[in-house]
Amino acid sequence: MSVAEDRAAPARADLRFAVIGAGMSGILAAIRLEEAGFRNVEIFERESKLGGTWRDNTYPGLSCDVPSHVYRYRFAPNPDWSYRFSPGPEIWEYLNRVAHDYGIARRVRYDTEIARAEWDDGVWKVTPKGGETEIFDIVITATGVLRDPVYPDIPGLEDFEGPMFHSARWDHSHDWRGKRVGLIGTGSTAIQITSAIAKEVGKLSLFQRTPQWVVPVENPEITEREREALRKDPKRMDDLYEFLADRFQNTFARAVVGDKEELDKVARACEEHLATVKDPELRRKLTPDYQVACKRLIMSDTFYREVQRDTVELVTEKIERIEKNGVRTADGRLHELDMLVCATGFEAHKFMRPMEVVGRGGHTLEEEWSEANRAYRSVAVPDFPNFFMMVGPNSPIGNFSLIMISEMQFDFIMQLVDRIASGEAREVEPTREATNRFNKAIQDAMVNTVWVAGCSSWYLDKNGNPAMWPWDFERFEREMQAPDLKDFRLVA
Ligand code: NA7
Repeated sequence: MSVAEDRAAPARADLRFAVIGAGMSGILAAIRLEEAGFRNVEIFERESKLGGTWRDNTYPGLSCDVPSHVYRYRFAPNPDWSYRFSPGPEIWEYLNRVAHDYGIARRVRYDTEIARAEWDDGVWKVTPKGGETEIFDIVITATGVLRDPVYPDIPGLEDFEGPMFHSARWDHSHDWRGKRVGLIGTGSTAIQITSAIAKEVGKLSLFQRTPQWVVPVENPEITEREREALRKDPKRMDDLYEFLADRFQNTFARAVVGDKEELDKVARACEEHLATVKDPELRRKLTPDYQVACKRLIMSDTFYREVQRDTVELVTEKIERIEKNGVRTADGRLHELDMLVCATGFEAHKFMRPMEVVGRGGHTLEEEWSEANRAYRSVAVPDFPNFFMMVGPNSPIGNFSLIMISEMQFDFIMQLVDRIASGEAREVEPTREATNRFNKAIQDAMVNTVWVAGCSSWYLDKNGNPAMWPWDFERFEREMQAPDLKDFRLVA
């Protein structure tokens, strides 16, 4: 199998790479590096299985809110997707299969969490937790965005006597069917869980702090006949990929960064969808008071139907505390529960941390990012030579295909790696001036985006700035085409 055009082996094929993380983007980086002829690529993974988010999340109803035929590696089309938005386990199997097919899976160093990476004397010294330091020339972090679960800061969480877990740590040893289930949160995750379990629970108490806009998106099955047609004529898959990417880029991707007409269309679709909720009181409770798409837009044409079932209660009273038998709300009521699920999101701004990264002159990434996570075009940081990030700060992560984004970022990184591999430079890093300029432009452009319309969401960092790409997708494609070497410091 081949992912790249034929290329001559790099002059320095012996360069040593540490790829940190074996999720979607780490698998990609490892495959592409090996294809490019590099022989010394170590892949570190803190868990015992690969797959990142698609390994961690196994909750009922899990699917990706990006169509499957565009949520795949460009070099590995998959004719077998079962739905337009295929279930999570299928995505994990896809990643796993690709990693096996390309010989990556067996080479991953599992259960190896990198605690520290230090730039010292022209090399990276990389130290796993409780392990020996190893030397690398180049570090690529592929540590994901939504990785570490956040549990709600509600008094008494530990007092609950039934099963209690985060949505990303679903405990399948407890059957929820016929039980009284409490579900905290109404993000994409909780909406999918509600749609999947409402019919078969004894009772679902859905604790909503903030209502969400929900755009109705159908999720039809891809029939065996359609799959067979894709198998027979793989070009159709490429056409489908282009079609889906194009449609998204010209509609939603524009809506969130200032195209008012497109945003109005999305808003109308959401409002009409909300109007299908029959009970006026329930409809009122489900009505957001902020701009559509300010929070990550929820895609579902089943949630409103399911939340109207007799088995579901939408609880909007503030949660006061959690007790051994259930959740006590501010009106004094105890919502008795058999199990409690926290679909309360992730630490979206940690990137590779708590891993300690020490750059030139002992300067740490923690210091560099003490005010805000800033990078040059999401992939590199000044004073951290030969250090590259997949899906770093300000990557376009809102309802896009993150696989497509990772591939573009990797192509960009690879062009910088080539400078080192060809012997032209030993060290590559962005200049501080270029990085500041880029971040200033981001800040200036952010005022036109929907994410600053006055809602709280995981897109916002601790300063309230969206950690997002504030321009359209074409600009991202353009900026990822080729590095402008004037923005880099190359040391021969
Ligand atoms: P999100 O989108 O971060 O949603 C978390 C939800 O949990 C959201 O509704 C929060 O309400 C709610 N929450 C968080 N803390 C509390 C407390 N303390 N009390 C009550 N409710 C709380 O996470 P998801 O897992 O749903 O989705 C993450 C991404 O995964 C998603 O966007 C896709 O990219 C895939 P809030 O709105 O903050 O009031």
